[in-house]
Amino acid sequence: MTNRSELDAKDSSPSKADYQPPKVWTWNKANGGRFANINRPISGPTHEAELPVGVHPLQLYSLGTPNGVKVTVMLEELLALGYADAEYDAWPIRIGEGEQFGTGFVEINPNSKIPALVDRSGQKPVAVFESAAILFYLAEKFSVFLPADHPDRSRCLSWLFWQMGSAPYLGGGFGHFYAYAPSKMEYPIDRFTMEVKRQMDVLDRLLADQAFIVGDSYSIADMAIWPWYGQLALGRLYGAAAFLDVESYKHLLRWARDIGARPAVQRGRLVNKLTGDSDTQVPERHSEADFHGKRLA
Ligand SMILES: N[C@@H](CCC(=O)N[C@@H](CS)C(=O)NCC(=O)O)C(=O)O
Repeated sequence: MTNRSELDAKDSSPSKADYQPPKVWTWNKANGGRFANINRPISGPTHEAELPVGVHPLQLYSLGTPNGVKVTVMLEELLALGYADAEYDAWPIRIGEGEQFGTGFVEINPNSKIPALVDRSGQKPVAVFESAAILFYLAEKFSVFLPADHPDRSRCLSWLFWQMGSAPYLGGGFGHFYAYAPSKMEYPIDRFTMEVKRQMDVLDRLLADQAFIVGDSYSIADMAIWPWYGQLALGRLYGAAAFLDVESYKHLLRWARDIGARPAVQRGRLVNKLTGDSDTQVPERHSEADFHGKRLA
């Protein structure tokens, strides 16, 4: 039988490695792969650029990616429930063109990632970044989509933070190596596929006996998880539906379809979307009229 130290020695054998890390890493700008042109090992602004400000109290600076869609779904759900103070202007931040590194954006999010929200309804503007923090902020502001009492409140927050901790394995891990890396490498694809399938199984078991992530009430946990795991199950991310055998996660798929059928979710998906057919894009959103003539799905 092989013991642990023999295995370790075998796994780290230099003859098996393609890449020997140098003593000190240096930035190789041309490392290839999608997004190579926007990734940098330093933070902070690269250029002066003020952010536009519209007429509504809530100003969203975002893009129609899964992290951005969480917030536009929440805002559209609030408006659908009749919360008029949730009216918002949504401005696209073209991350492929480096707009997240403009001075105005860095001021509201020093981490230079969408989405970021500014609430101008009070005496001083309140800037919020990180999608879960924005969902939580809005849920508290309007007292909705977050159960008021424990244990449901703590369950909701647990799943909200589960999403924030888990999705980087899906997007930055699986999605990156399966769809975007300059070459297909078995080791990372295998590692992250294993983890993503485990995560889908976690959700599938949870949703076997309940309609939503937190029992029978729709909450910010559904809104955070659906744009990643719901859309993955629906075959909308990375062209990976067959590879991941998404059809086998039946309860996850049922939930994904139910949430995807909500009109507010269908509207939220279009906001700040800059790709696809033009009737599926609402690059800027200032009022309900921006959805007229658009194809909801
Ligand atoms: N944990 C963050 C992640 C945000 C994030 O990764 N945003 C991406 C787009 S989905 C981004 O802005 N990337 C630009 C960059 O990395 O420079 C959140 O949930 O808000």
